[in-house]
Amino acid sequence: MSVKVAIIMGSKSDWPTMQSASEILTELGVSHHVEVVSAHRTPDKMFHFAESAANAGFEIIIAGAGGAAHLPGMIAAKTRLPVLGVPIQSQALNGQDSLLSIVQMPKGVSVGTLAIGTAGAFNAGLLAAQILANHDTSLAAKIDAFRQQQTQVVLENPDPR
Ligand code: RP5
Repeated sequence: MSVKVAIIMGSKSDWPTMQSASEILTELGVSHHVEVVSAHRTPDKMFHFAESAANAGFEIIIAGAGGAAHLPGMIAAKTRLPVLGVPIQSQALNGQDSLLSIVQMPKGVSVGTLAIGTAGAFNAGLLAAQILANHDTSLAAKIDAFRQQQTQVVLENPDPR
């Protein structure tokens, strides 16, 4: 079966954040590709990746970037595949720069922007799985079970002390 999800990121330094996307996909049994693709340091590679992504069999691209975070938007400009952008929590501006760079796409080129940092990366993986689950009943059941278990943990621990 082809790998349908690609997780790309602007730098190796983004991996501690982006591995949260990989972890939930692994937990749900969704195989995925992981690769560093930098908009600024490897622009030709970025364009090649985006242009060949659909033919490679990918259905969803998760793209994490920090600072002047152009990667998700530029990937989205070169492919019709859905792109989920994850703003990395940068040191200088705490990820506000990443968030604003990714979220403010001009009309006509869409990037689905998640929260800053590991929560956003995790949710990007979860959202990718949810999209695939529309046509995968086995994956849908796993996601339902994940959500049920999450609910149970909260219900069984109502005392916050
Ligand atoms: C961005 O620049 C990357 O996504 C990363 O978040 C940021 C800093 O990269 P490094 O200098 O740590 O490689 O392109």
